Amino acid sequence: MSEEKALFTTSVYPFPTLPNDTSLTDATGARFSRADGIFCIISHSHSFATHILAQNITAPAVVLEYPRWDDFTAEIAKGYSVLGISALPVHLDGVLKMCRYVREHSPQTKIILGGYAGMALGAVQDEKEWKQYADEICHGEGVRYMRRFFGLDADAPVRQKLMPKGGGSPPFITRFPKGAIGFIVSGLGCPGMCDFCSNTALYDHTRITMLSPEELVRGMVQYHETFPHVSSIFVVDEDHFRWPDYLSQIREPWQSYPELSEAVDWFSFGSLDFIGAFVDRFGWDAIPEMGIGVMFIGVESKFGDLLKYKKRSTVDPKWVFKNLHRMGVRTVGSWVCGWDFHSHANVMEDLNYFVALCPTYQQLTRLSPFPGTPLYDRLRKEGRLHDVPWENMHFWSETQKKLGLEDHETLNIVEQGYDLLYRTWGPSLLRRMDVELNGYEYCRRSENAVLREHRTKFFKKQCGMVWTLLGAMEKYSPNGIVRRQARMADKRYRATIGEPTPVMVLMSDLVVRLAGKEYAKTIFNPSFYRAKEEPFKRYVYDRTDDDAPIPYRTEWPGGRTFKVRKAMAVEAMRYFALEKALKAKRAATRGRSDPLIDDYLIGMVTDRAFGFGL
Ligand code: B12
Ligand code: SF4
Repeated sequence: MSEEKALFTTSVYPFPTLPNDTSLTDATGARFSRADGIFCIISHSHSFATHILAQNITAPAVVLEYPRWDDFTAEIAKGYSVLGISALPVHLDGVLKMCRYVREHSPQTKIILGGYAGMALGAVQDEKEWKQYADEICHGEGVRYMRRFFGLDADAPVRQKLMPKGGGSPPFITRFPKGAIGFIVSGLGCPGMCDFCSNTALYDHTRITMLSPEELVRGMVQYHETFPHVSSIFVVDEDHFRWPDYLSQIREPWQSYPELSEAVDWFSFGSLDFIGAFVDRFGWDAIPEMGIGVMFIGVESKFGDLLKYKKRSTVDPKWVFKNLHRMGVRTVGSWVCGWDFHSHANVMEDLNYFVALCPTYQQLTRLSPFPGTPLYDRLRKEGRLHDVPWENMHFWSETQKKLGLEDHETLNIVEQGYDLLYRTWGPSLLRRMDVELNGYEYCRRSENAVLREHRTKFFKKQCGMVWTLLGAMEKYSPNGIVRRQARMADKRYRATIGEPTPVMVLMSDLVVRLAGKEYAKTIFNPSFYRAKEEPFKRYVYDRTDDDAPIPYRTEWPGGRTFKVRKAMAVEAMRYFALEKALKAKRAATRGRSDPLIDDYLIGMVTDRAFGFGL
C-alpha cells in the first residue's frame, strides 16, 4: 500500500428512492417544485462534505461520487491508508456492506464514518458493535477531525475551493443542464436545540464558522469569475439570521462587487423569529442589499404556540413571506405533517395556512425522528417508533405511530399539499417570475445604487428567461386558475419590463412545441418519469495545484451509455439549430432587440448552459 493516501466516498449506488418515487439527490424534483407537472425542475447535487475534507488535507486524495459496487471495489484494490465515508442514515445498508467488504479485502485501510450516518449508527449500536464496521465515527465537524488524523494544524483556516456545480431544469428544456448553482459552506450547526433536528444534535448545539463574511463573498466572486453562467450560490448554514452580526457584515463586501449583483444571488436559511429580530435591527432593505435572493424558511405549522420551538413563537409568517416577495426574494417554505397535535380537526387548516403563504418553492415533509435526536429518544421510550429499514429513514419515513392521524395518512396529506400548491399558485417557475418582477420594480425604485443600477439587470434577465416558458405554462396548466395567472404574468411583464423581443418570442415558440411533446408523454405513459440517477464520478486531488480555483481533476470512469450519448447528441443538434435561428432573428429585428435579455438568452444557448438556478 502506498503511504497516506485518502479515499473519500458517498455510499454506493443504487440509492434508495423516496416514497413518491423521486430521487434523494434531486431536491427540486422531490420537494421544491415537486408537483409542477412538466414544469417540475429536475436537478442534481453533489457531495460537498467529501470535497471539503479532500480540500483541507495535504495527502493525495480521491473522491468517489455515487460509485457503483464494481467501481468501489476496484478503487479499494488500489490500496488506501484511510477510507472516509460520508453518508446519511438512509444509506446505511449500502455503507455497512462497503465496510464489511473493506474489512475483508483491505484490512489495513482505516475506515472513518462521518456525517449523519455516523451519528445514527452510533445512536443505535454500542461501540463494540459499530467497531466491526468502522474504526472511528467522526461526530461533528470533519475538517478539523481529518487534519488531526493526518497530524496537521487543525485550527488553520478552512479552505474552500470550487465544488462541482448543481443545477436543474424542466427536462423538456434540457435533460443535461450545466450547473447554475455553486455551493459554499459558511457555517455548520445551530444552537436551536429543536428536538427533531439532526443538525443541532450533530454539532452539539453550536455553530462552527467555516468562512468569514469576506471569505464567503470572495468565494462567490470566484464562482462568478470561473463560471459566468452560475446564477445562484447555495450557502450552507442552518440559520443565517440567528447570526445578525455575521450576516450584516456581508453587505459591504457584497456591494463592493456590483457586477456580482447583475449575475448571481445567494440561497440562505432563516428561521422566522430571527428574521423578525434581524429586520427590527437592520431593516428589510438589508436583505437584498446583502445579495440574498432565496430564503429557506421553516414555517413547520400554523400553530406556532403548540410547536413550542423558540424559533417559531413571535413572528407572523404571512408578514415575513409577503415582505420578502415584495423585494424579489424567493422563498422555500417548509411545512411538516405529523406533529403530536395534528388531528383530523386541524391538519387541513394547518396545510391551507401554509398554502396561503404562496411560497415560491416548498418542502412538505412528515415529522421524521432520526436516530441521535431527542425526538427519536422520546418516541422510542414512548413505544411510538415503527421499525423501519434504513432505506426508509428520510423526511417521509413512516417511523412514527400513535398519531392523531392514521400512519399512512401523513404521506397522503403531504402529497396533497404539493398538489394544492400547484393548483392554487401554478408551478414554482411561475411564482418565481411574479416575485422577480416585484424585485425588478423594487430595485428600480431603490435609493441604493447597487440595487437600482445592477440588481435590476439581474431581475430583468431572469424575468426574460422565465417569460419564454409562459406560453407553455398557459397551455399546459392544471386548471383555469393557473392558466389565467400565466396570462396575467405576461400582462404584468409587458407593463413592467416591456414588449418581449422577437428573440424571446422565437424561443417561447420552441418551448411550447417541446412542452407539448412532453405533456403528451405524461398522458400516454404516466410512468415516463423515473427517479433521476446520477452518474459515477471520480475526482482526483493529486496535489499538483491546490491553489487553483478547481484543485481536482474530474473523471467519468464508466463513460456514458449509448442511450445517454444519443440523447445528448439530439439535444446538441437542437441547441445548435436554435442558436443559429436566434442569432438570425436578432440580426433581422435589431431595432426591437433588448440587448441585455437577448444576449443573455443567446449566450446561454450558445454555451449550452441552459439551466435554472433557484
Ligand atoms: C445540501 C443538503 C442536501 C443536498 C446535498 C447533500 C449532499 N450530498 O451533500 C441534497 C439536496 C441532495 C440533499 C438531499 C438529502 N438530504 Co440533505 N441537506 C443538505 C444540507 C442543507 C447541507 C448539507 C451539506 O452539504 N453540508 C455541508 C457539509 C460540508 O457538511 P456535512 O455534510 O455536515 O459534513 C461535515 C461533517 O458532518 C463531517 N462529515 C461528513 N461526512 C464525513 C465523512 C468523514 C469521513 C468525516 C471524517 C467527516 C464527515 O465533515 C463535514 C465538514 O465538517 C443539510 C442541512 C445542513 N444545514 O447541514 C441537509 C441534511 C443533511 N439533509 C438531510 C436529509 C434527510 C436529506 C435526504 C435524505 C432528503 C430527505 N428528504 O429525506 C437527502 C439525501 C441525499 C443523499 N445524499 O442521498 C438531513 C439529514 C438528517 C439525517 N439525520 O439524515 C439534513 C441534516 C437536513 C435536516 N436539517 O434534517 N441534502
Ligand atoms: S432552528 Fe432550525 S437548524 Fe436550528 S435547531 Fe431548530 S430546526 Fe435545527
